[in-house]
Amino acid sequence: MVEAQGANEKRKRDVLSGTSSADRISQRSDSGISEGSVLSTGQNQVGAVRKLLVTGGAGFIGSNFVHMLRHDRPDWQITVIDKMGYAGNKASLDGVMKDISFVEGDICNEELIDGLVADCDLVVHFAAESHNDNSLNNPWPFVESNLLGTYRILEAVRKHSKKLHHISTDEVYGDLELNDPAKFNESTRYNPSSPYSSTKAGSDMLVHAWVRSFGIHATISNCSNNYGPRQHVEKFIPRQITEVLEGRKPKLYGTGEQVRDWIHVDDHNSAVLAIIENGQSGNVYLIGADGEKDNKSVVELILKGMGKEASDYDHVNDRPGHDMRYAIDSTKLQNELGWQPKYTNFADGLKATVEWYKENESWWKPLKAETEAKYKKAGQ
Ligand code: NAD
Ligand code: TDX
Repeated sequence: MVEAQGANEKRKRDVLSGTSSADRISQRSDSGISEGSVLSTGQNQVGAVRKLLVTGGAGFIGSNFVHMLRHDRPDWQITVIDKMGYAGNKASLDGVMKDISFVEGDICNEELIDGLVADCDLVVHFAAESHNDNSLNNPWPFVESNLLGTYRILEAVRKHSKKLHHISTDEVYGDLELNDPAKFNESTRYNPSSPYSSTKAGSDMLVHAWVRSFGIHATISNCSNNYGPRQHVEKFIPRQITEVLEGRKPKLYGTGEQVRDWIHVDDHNSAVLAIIENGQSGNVYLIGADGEKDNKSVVELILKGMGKEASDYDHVNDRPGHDMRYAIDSTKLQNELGWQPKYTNFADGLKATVEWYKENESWWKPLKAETEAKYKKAGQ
């Protein structure tokens, strides 16, 4: 189903009927992958780009990206495509919907994607199935959206000679030992663990192949765990905050010793903006803000910040194949693009996030009961 909303109505009608102008000259490049971090040599991603297609823009990170762009780049034209599955939420685009074009549709729909890509300069590709626990229950939607969906985007980008920024995750690198000083960097070997991370790894590989084989302009970023406003209550931090708000205890998987490298969603998105404006086509950038914390400490911090006893949580069934630790070395991003995170104090960022969930009960309440019912079945 396609829904037209907001600005740029004519543009959208043209796109959907396939009558918009499209550059059909494919770009070729002889360059290939010479190092782990470099897909090919090329020029900056954006140049004169001002028309963005944001896939998955009604999800957590994509919607925050759209809010950031409306504020920081108000002259850019934005079209969002989102299939509005369980993770898509139009309320996440409240306040910006009138300034963008919104298309409800699936990135696996070849015809729809062809028209939308033809009418933009750059695709910022957030759309994916994103939750590890769901991928363990039913991997198929992950194969479909993350692999087939990315294939459709790549083919349209190739056909119309458009640019692509592909959003990926640090989970493609597998996990690290708890007390290992090592961190992931752009040369780390791929070693994904779950159906989620393996389909994300596969989507990255497709992008690499399309750059080398067809010379498309693309960048990839692999970011660590995000937190902040508008994150679905299935994810760790919002789940625990909303459990406390509903008068229940947080739920820690297994021992809670696992470590995640937390970054505020606005810092992830400012890095994405830096990459699409100043990154070199063909490059991979790792995004992280040195935010390593074990899960138990995060739960304790949430509890204390919400006026509860730090020990007032439950241990529940562990996640099968649970990755132990992620950690990002973002030196390349910082040195080459001058990017710096703004949320350097995790406790402050977490406090602001707790406040957002307190103030936006109407956003998360409709999602909560169904999410908890799923967890209950799994003993989590
Ligand atoms: P999310 O689940 O909140 O949002 C994903 C959005 O994509 C949803 O709105 C969903 O409806 C949409 N979508 C899924 N399949 C689609 C399809 N076939 N067609 C159209 N829309 C579709 O996830 P998120 O946390 O915002 O993650 C966004 C991206 O960032 C993903 O690619 C994810 O792998 C990546 N990432 C996430 C994190 C994190 O901590 N959340 C960290 C690193 C990378
Ligand atoms: O209730 C919970 N209790 C718990 O202890 C939940 C939901 C999770 N956990 C643990 C599992 C993980 O060790 O907390 C940690 C974080 O869990 P998630 O929020 O599910 O994130 P993770 O599996 O680390 O993946 C996230 O970061 C990388 C995103 O969901 C991915 O999309 C992203 O690629």
